[in-house]
Amino acid sequence: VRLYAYYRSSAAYRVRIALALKGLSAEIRPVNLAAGEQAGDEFRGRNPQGLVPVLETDDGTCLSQSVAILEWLEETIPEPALYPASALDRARYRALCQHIASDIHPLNNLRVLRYLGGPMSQSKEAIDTWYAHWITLGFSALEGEVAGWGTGFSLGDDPGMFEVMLVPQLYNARRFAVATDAFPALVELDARCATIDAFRTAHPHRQPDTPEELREAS
Ligand SMILES: N[C@@H](CCC(=O)N[C@@H](CS)C(=O)NCC(=O)O)C(=O)O
Repeated sequence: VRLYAYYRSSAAYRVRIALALKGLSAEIRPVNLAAGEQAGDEFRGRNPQGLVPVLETDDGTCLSQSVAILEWLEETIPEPALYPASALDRARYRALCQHIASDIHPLNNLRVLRYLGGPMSQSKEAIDTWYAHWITLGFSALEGEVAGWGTGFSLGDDPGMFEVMLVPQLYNARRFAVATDAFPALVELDARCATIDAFRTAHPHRQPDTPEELREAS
């Protein structure tokens, strides 16, 4: 499979982590979002929405929307499972994932920030306040739940889709200098994930298109 991605796109970062947890290696095809490559005809042929990630299967089928891609991975490669076993547990677990995928991330996407700074004439300071607000609100709702997991992961001994969503969102928060001191359980869970190979190899600073000044050794 091929993954159309940008090194610091958090939606693409999710898919890289899940691919690695499932033991699948993908050829990474960088799409430079800063240079606007997502808006070009070539990329829009793969995803008319003009957003990464796109996962292209070996028969050339293009899948978009990170959560749809993650669900497809889970259905086609069931082991290791990235959701809990029972339907009720899965529903509760998906709700936690949706905190991030539906209620935090879309408000802080590049095109939203650009719209605030462009047509809405907002200052950088106002945009940074917007960014921090939605992350802080979302993380506050998750902190208590995650604190209840102690020193484990969302699936007990193993990470699952929740960590697939959380780790990229925390990377984003740090990139925009959002204070995370009020969320020790989230920060510690992120640190535990950082010791796992799948999370290490998926990190934005270890990608083919990572700028030299950010690059970390694999
Ligand atoms: N809901 C989509 C969001 C995808 C998305 O927002 N991708 C961002 C990068 S994280 C993007 O391509 N942004 C390009 C732009 O805003 O122009 C998903 O989960 O795949």
